[in-house]
Amino acid sequence: MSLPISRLDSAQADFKAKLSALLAFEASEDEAIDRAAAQILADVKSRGDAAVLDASNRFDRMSASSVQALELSQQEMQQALASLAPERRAALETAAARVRSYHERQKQECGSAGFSYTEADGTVLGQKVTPLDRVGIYVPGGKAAYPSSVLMNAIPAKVAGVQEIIMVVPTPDGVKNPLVLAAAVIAGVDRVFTIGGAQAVGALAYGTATIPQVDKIVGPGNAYVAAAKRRVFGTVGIDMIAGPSEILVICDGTTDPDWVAMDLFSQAEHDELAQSILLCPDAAYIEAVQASILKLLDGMPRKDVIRTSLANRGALIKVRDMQEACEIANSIAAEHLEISAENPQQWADLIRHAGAMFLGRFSSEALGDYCAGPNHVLPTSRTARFSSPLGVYDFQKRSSIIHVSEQGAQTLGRVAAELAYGEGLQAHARSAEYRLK
Ligand code: HSO
Ligand code: ZN
Repeated sequence: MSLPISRLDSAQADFKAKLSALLAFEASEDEAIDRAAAQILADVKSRGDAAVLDASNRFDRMSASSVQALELSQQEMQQALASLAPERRAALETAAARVRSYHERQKQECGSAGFSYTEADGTVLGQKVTPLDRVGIYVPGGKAAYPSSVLMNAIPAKVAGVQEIIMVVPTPDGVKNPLVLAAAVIAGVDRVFTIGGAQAVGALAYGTATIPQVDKIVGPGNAYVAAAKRRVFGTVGIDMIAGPSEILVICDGTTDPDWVAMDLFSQAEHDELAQSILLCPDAAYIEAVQASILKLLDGMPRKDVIRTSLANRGALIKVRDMQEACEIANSIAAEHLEISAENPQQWADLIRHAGAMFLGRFSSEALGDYCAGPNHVLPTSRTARFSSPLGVYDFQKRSSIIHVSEQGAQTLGRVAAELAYGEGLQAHARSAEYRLK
């Protein structure tokens, strides 16, 4: 059998070029898809419910007579929850409780109280933090229908204090996923519409007679959904446009190689474009991980996806030492970084860019995907250099507070007027000068 994954060595002269070829990922912005999404959006904007209904009946083979009929009743939602096997339900509830408690901490730490301070002349300046009023959560219906993602998107919104959460989820041929619906109940979603695609994004962005307009749309979707989200940005807020999953493991060679192989598989099984990379200073250990990959691959139900993903975008990389591993990890800025090592904290201290860091050999990335507590919606495709995990702060916004005292207006008025004359803006200058004594 051919090598299922490429092998690199940081000592090779062309290592840098090889690494950047490996990391290169162009989010495909297909023109035909973009045009189709634009057309659907325009139709929803002008015809509202009628357009949503037509598109749902056509693309998802629904047979609804109205958009109202595409909304799930509270009773149906409760039934989905009641239909779960008790262990499933308990696991979902435990995961939700842990995600909630982590995000509550985030709310306290990252500020829900704002701030204010008083200057010597009595002028008060501050910042007020408020939640968004209404948020839409897109949940994919096809192969990537993840109940865990419902929790990860809805819970931080709820913790932030968002008043109303509207979920949209396509149900092709009318087939519903009870686990997704149960997760929505547990997370506190208010209304659920069984619609998807660009028509769902349009309905949330513009509002229709039946579907309320939201202030922000979050959640992953297919290429049409991504194109539609890009287009409605500005009318509403959007979260990031997520790329394929990534895992980067730094290992000092002391973890069971089967564990590391399975951790690499865990993201590779998401899709053919997912990326799984190992950085390790120990050549013999890399051989052992490769042997584990060969041994374990055939037993995996999703072996075809894993094999393609490892062959396309995976790598086992021999590095000089753990220090160098951390430098390379910073340049990769992976979505998930596992530091599977004896004393992980010393290496974590060297990491600046990663969506989420998993420290020590017991912190498998899969635990973070489901129930550790932190969010699993993370920056991909090297965007961890400048962006953060989805969090409570994505559902809050800030307003500045300016309360100038009479005395403060004397000083500020002169400064402002001077600058306003410099900009040729008379009304600005006079408005400031009116307040001068
Ligand atoms: N690893 C994915 C999230 C997920 N995993 C959902 C399993 N279910 C985000 O990169
Ligand atoms: Zn995952």
